[in-house]
Amino acid sequence: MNYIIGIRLGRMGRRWLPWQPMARVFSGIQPTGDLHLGNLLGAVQNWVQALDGEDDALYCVVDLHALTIPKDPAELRAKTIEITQLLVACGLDPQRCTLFLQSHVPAHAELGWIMECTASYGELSRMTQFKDKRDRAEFVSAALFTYPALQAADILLYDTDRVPVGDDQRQHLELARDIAERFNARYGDTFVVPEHAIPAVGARVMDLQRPDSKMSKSLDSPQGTVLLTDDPAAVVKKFKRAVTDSDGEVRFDPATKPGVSNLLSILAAVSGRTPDEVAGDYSQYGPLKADCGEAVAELLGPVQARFAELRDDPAATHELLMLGAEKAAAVAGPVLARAQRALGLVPSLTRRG
Ligand code: AQP
Repeated sequence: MNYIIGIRLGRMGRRWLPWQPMARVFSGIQPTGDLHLGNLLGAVQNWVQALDGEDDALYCVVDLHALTIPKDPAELRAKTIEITQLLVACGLDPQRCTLFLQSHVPAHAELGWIMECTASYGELSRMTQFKDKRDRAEFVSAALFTYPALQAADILLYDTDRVPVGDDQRQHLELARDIAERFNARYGDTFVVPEHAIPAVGARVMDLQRPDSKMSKSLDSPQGTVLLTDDPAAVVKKFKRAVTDSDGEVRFDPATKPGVSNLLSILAAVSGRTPDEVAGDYSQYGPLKADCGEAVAELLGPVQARFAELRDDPAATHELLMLGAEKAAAVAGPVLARAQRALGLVPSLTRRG
């Protein structure tokens, strides 16, 4: 929700407005590995689309979240810059949105603690991503358990109306909403309760070799993961080798035909159709795989060209991140101060807001 003629309207108040006020959009991505097709179709493509409307969009590389699993510092630094450049290359024009690093805005960590005090142990224990990651991690940090509270802080800090994410974030988004509602009920109306925006197609892109697992930066599956930096030949080859099934019928049925359905969803998301419409065009797996590979390679071509330019000028990336952090902090500071006041924390003379 944004500010019109200096008055902040609650969600109920909005219903009576004769115009549709500008919405605040926020989302984030971890610098944990190489950006892949799932990130693009499930999230980043929708982030870019939000720039075409009147919305006020903030996008964050959530580097503090990446620390939940120990990382090589040099690699984290390089990946953070690379992901920022890839986001810009995908179309996140820093002139039309606020693009920044989570660690550059200390209010995230400050509100994160408050969110940990508001979320319950039971809620955090039920997070399926925690259970998955705990089972895969060599070292299970306390932060791996509590990071959904930090994620709630990331979102609530910007009076966010809408959070465009992939389907895997549905549970975390519900938690952020529950925490916001609990805080508001305990301490008075403080946070905007956000809605998720999960795309109808492409919300859960599956690994091409293991179509029962989502494509992921942290899953060690080089042939099943299509990277945004893969060259066209590699993309086509990965699709050609995608795991399907032996019954030979092209039909959209994720439960019994996960591999074929994944290909149909990908081609549908890239071509703006539905998976069932795409299925109608094919009677064999081979042509479907070939067309998928070519469509994705074509989609990635301009992204890779722009990325190559941005990579040559790292100073420009640092500059845009500095400006992004300044813009983000200007929004986050007053929201953090509002939450601190509501809690009864005594304002310091130097405190923001
Ligand atoms: N396979 C996917 N299909 C659709 N959307 C996806 N997203 C991630 N994977 C898919 C969406 O991308 C945004 C950034 O999420 P992330 O940084 O958590 O990406 P990741 O690839 O999931 O990274 P990790 O490090 O491998 O994380 P985990 O281990 O949590 O899966 C989000 O909007 C996400 O929904």
